[in-house]
Amino acid sequence: FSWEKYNVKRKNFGTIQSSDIGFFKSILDEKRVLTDENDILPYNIDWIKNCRGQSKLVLRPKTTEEVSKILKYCNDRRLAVCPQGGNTGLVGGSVPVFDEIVLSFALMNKIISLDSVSGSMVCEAGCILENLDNYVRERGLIMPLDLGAKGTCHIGGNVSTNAGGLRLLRYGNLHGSILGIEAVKADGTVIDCLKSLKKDNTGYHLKHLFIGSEGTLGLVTKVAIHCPVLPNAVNLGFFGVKNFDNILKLYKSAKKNLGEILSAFEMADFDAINTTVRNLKLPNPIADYPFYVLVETHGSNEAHDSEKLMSFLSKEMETGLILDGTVTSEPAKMQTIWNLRESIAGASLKSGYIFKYDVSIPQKHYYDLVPILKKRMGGRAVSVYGYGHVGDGNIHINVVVPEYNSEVASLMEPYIFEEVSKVNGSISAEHGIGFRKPKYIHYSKDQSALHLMSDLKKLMDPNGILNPYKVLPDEP
Ligand code: FAD
Ligand code: 2HG
Ligand code: ZN
Repeated sequence: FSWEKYNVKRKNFGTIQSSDIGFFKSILDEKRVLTDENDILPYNIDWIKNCRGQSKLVLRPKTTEEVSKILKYCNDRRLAVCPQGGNTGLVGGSVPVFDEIVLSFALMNKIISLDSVSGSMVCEAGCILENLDNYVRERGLIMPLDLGAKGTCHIGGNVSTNAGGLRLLRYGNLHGSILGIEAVKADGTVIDCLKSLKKDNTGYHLKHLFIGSEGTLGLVTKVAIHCPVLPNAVNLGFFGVKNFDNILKLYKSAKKNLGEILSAFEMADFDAINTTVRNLKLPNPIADYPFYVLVETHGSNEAHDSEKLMSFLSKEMETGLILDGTVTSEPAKMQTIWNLRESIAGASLKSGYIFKYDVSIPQKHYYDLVPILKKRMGGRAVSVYGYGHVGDGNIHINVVVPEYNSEVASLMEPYIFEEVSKVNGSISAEHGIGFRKPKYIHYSKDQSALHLMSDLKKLMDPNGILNPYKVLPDEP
């Protein structure tokens, strides 16, 4: 179990009594209070099966009022709570560590309003990202974020992790797109910052406290989000590239030559694509190359955009930056390519245990760590590969081993974080700190900032009941 691996001690929280269950059944109907071990099991295990909690109770509220009553009660009784959205988080933040009560947002999934002129949508936290995207697409808009987990993750989980994803390059991060938030504090107080305005400088911008705080400062119950316009023209290129330096050159060229229509610039090395093709039996539309690049455009004129991308391809094939490639605007073909890219995250799940690293690195050093870690692992790893949002300077390094092994863990950590810190990178670019990384947070955050985080936590959640053992280090 994870808590053995990380040597964490249960904090002095209350333990659940039958009177507590009775109270929860009195405010939620019985079917929304889960106590059966089999029903609870999936809520205790994270997506990559790195972490497993011991919760005995899952609550499934339907309204903000119910969340508020649950938290007030838990706060009075000092019962710890682990908020859970789609449970696709990759840092162990979404599952309990010991016997925390899981508060699942799955039933808070109503869309409340959509203003098709401004593009602002208001919805409950448990809406699944892909459902929201389908809904707004029918009305000429898209969601400002997209990620491989879209069919499962919740918008509340996205906000709480400040999820990045595949088109951050174009549409920015959630601190820019989230217009308003309704959240519940640990003591049950409902904080209403649910404005739908583009501009609102009335005092402190409190919504930002909840964006990316991974459920440690409050529970997000509703969000107002800005949805960009559905592009008329979408084009996708998938290219083979000789070496990483050429990827950077290609990126500069893409920014210059595709300019305002560039919507994604992603990379993957041979082992990332090859593992995905082999393990998941997915087609690769081009031959084998040391590196792959995916370039997407979102624009308003199909003829103009496809001409632009095609001439980018032919020019860069002439210069040799692209060895071979394909460009398409056919939805089914684009889907095949995106599916290959989005499936990398889960491709090695059946090969063993995955150490996942999600780091920001200045682009000139972006890929340096992959060969270094490969060498460091020697024959211990099934594979070590790198891929990610190269346009945003965010690489994902996956180290796959047959099973968890503390010797391997100590070879990797803290080494990788020290290396990232040396080049002024971030030890977590987009997945968060969760349960896996609080003891490494200091590699990317100054003591002064960690003290302020700790002060904020004490102010917002004095009893520490919200997602304990996560994000904040034991002693800043
Ligand atoms: P969960 O995993 O359930 O929870 C995540 C964290 O938020 C936990 O700490 C949890 O306690 C807290 N939380 C959840 N809901 C609430 C709430 N309503 N209020 C307060 N706290 C809450 N991430 C990226 O950034 N970019 C990617 O490209 C990306 N791609 C992915 C691809 C795959 C295939 C997978 C499996 C994951 C990927 N992720 C990515 C990681 C993950 O999907 C995101 O972190 C996502 O935002 C988590 O949403 P969720 O609803 O599953 O949240
Ligand atoms: C992605 O970009 C996700 O595919 C997942 O952020 C990365 O699993 C990973 O390492
Ligand atoms: Zn990612």
